[in-house]
Amino acid sequence: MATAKAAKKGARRAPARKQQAFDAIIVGAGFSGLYQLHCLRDRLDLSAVVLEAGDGVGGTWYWNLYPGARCDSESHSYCFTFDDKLLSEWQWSERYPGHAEVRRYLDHVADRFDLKRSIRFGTRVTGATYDEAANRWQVTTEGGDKLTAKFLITAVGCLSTANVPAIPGLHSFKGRWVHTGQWPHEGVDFTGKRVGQIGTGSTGIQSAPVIAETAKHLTVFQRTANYSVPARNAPLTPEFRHYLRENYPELVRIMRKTPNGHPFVIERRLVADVTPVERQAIYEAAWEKGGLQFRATFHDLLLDKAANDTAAEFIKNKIRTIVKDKATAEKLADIDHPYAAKRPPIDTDYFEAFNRDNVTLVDVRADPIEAITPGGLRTRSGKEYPLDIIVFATGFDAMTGPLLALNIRGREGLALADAWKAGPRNYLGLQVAGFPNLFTITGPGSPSVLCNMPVAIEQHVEWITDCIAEMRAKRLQRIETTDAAMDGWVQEVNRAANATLLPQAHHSWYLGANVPGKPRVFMPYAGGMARYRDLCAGIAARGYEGFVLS
Ligand code: N01
Repeated sequence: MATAKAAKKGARRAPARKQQAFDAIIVGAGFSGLYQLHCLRDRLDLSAVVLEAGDGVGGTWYWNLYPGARCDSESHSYCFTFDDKLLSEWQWSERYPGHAEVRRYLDHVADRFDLKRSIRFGTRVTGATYDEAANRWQVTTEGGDKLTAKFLITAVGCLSTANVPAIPGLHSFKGRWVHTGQWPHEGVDFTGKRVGQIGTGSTGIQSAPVIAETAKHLTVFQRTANYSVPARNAPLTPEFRHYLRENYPELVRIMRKTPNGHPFVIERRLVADVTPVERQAIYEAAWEKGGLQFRATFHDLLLDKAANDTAAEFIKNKIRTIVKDKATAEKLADIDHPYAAKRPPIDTDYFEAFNRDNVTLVDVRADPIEAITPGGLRTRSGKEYPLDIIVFATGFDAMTGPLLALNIRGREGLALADAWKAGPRNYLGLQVAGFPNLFTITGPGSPSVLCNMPVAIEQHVEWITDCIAEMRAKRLQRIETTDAAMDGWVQEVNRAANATLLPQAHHSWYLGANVPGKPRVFMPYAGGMARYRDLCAGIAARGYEGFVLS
């Protein structure tokens, strides 16, 4: 009896050893990681684990809790489509899902497929090294865990490494500062505070109107003026829900067939096909409808500068109409790039917010931010802005940042950071030569951020799953792309980008231009999701052309 008791006590003291060797390690528990886990564990019956830095599922949505955070894909398309039951049982409440609802959805998915038992939360990956002799990846974590797996699959998203600009004096600031991409889960109380927001991208455009509702004063520091179209968010009506139930198969078909993965079709007509009066009516209708569909009004908006100018001018005029103060309106409408060449935001009362007495716009292109001071912020002209809270809506080290943060080393210790010194080089956005059995879901060079993300993610995850299944069926141990395949793909990525106006936004994060010192390379694949899907399918059908399997 005594011995049994002691044994029990001892068992309690020594924690059960966690499994450390797997067929696959997946990094990240957002959309990609959850689905990849389900595919490998439940469809292929592999041993798989997800390592997730956050304490819950959600990926980018676990961290981006800033005021107003909401998706710009419509809710009925911002979800998984692989399971009909899941699709029909989940009910979204609004046209666009807010951050909390996306987390609830992903939590539901994780519970429904019993995924959480295979996820290690609060586990940040600090390194991943390929052991050539063993043909296994060795993964280390911040907590000191060492795990190994044959396959390493990154599901870290494209926009998860917060970019806090190195403005001198930040450490001296006596108030509080926060980055929107690392928002505190307990929230931030702006009541009675003087708030400064740096950044007017999709995030800043969403957060400013909401912060202004409670702040004593909000100063928005704008470096590059931005287009935005009203989102027109609203609760989903019973009629729309009925429409969805009746039409989901068709909507899913459209999402998989359109270049951007959204449930609407891009018009075939060109701007020049209609008269100026007709064009104005088309833009007006799209403005009233709201959302990213504005971009789909004409086929050539992203292909022809003259066509684009008509949309740009329409939006600039809207800004001038909405914003009452003429000088502020001109600063907001002084946009230097083609419409949608940077990711086009959609908003709820962004421009309207500048009509409030407690909101001011400061043009920091004309008068750049020089320093953060103990009491606020100073611009080059010497003007001081006293602040209690600074909100950095300054974006992300996009696409490559989350991958490089994992400190990945391939054959002969080659660091991914060195392999990508001059910018990301890979094949299909999925694999890098010298890094066998590593798959990067929505990596640079894939459509990812130019597509409705869940659509891009499902395609990548299913392609990777099929590839691993085929390797297993043929008893193959290793898959690795080649330098030649990467060269060809980099050419294709550049060709696709250069066929559009996208590279004309010189300061865009698509080009890495928002992070000082980052190589200027157009990162996402602009050839369209449908074309990309066909390319990937063809490559697999031809025996994984461009990969060496052994
Ligand atoms: O980041 P951004 P974001 N001094 O890089 C400014 C997705 N997203 O978080 O343009 C002054 O676009 C910078 O100025 P400039 C979506 O894909 C989606 O807003 O570099 N300003 C810019 O104004 C999106 O594109 C949703 O001159 C500085 C801003 O900060 C992506 O995330 C919502 C500065 C950064 O804009 C990133 O959006 C939110 C400095 N030193 C985000 N440094 C939806 O689905 C940077 N800036 C709706």
